[in-house]
Amino acid sequence: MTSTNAELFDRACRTIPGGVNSPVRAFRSVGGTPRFLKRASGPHVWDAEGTQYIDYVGSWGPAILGHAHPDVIRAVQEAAVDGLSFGAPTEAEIELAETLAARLPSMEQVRLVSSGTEATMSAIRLARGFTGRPKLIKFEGCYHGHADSLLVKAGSGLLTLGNPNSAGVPPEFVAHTLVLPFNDVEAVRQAFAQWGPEIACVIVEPVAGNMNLIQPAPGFLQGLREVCTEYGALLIFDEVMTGFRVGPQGVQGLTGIRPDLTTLGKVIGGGMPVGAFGGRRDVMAQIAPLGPVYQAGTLSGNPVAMAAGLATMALIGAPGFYERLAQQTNRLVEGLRERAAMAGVPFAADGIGGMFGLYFSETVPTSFAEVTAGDVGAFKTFFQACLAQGVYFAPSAFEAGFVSITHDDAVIDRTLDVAESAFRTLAQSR
Ligand code: HOZ
Repeated sequence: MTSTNAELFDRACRTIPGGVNSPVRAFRSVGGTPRFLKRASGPHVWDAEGTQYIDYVGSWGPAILGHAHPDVIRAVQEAAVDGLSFGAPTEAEIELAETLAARLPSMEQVRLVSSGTEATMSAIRLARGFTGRPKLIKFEGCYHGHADSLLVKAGSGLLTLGNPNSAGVPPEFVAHTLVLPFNDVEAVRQAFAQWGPEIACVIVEPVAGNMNLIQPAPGFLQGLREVCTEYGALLIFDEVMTGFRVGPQGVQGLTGIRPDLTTLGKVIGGGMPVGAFGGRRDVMAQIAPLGPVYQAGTLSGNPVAMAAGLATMALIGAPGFYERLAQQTNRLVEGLRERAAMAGVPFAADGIGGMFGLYFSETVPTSFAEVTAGDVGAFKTFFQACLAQGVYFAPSAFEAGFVSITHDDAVIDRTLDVAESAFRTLAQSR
């Protein structure tokens, strides 16, 4: 007999804290029962009760080709037959490293890992080891995984819980982390003026995707590049979300700004657990076994994950892929703006490549302070109304949304019909 979502949630809560393995999935900030997903195909997911949804979470980014693309599934099946994990080098990992290096010119060398958290944690250790300096700058609302030194007013799941810090992180562990406002290059200059010789790196989501979607203001990323170069600090672009999502070369390709190190995840694994960090050859030469900065992982370069990543990278390299993806994102974003305006709901939306943001505010926010000033209650009402009609947006007002290449006109138009009714419900509830 089929279990309902509610039954599964009750059962999960007995053995899994909060019933989930990642906090935002618990629906705490939107209320209601989390959907337990059973299968997915293209732009759709199905829950345990057999209900179909148009999915705008896309596994939080990786599902750029839509779910379960046949070529990716085939690659995984073929690789699995030959063994699941060796803990030894393989040719496939060289191929993925070469593909990443060829597509991102800033990545002269690459180390593959198993998650975005691992990638950013390792990149920061490397930056500290290379420069011999202790401090790092991060930005309010940017999320770089859950390593201790980064859990300082971090976004994403933490924001969702309404708790800006994490218990269990001793203050000494974050004593070298400076948290500055996103899009405020002047604050960065001031920090460098005060602590310049101690700052190892600046890490930034060049388009923030973990406090909803927030784009960099003109000159912000360039300003970071200049100040890092001036003080000999490393600039790290955390492109775990944006890499191969906003365009064929991530934000660095769109802006022409070359970071010293880049972190990747999500799309490069095509749905399997993969991360990567890489950049300047002289910096990467400090990683063990070449240098003194330790980093390792049993599942790094895992053959099944490499197969999924390589198949995905091949497909997204097709001519016109990103133009089509951006076109579909725009159709959604513009359509949502129109429908909200028709219902008289204060609303803004933004999109870049295959990512978008929905904001229950008059204007598109440019910082953590602005995004958290939005109307979370309105988001909840909208979210629930959409979910009830088969459209699954991220269950938090502080997450970006993701469009895949399989979100065709019919899927987007169906979404807009649902959104129109959700905006009306919202307007009536006021
Ligand atoms: N907070 C993560 C995305 N920004 C959620 C990951 C997950 O729950 O899978």
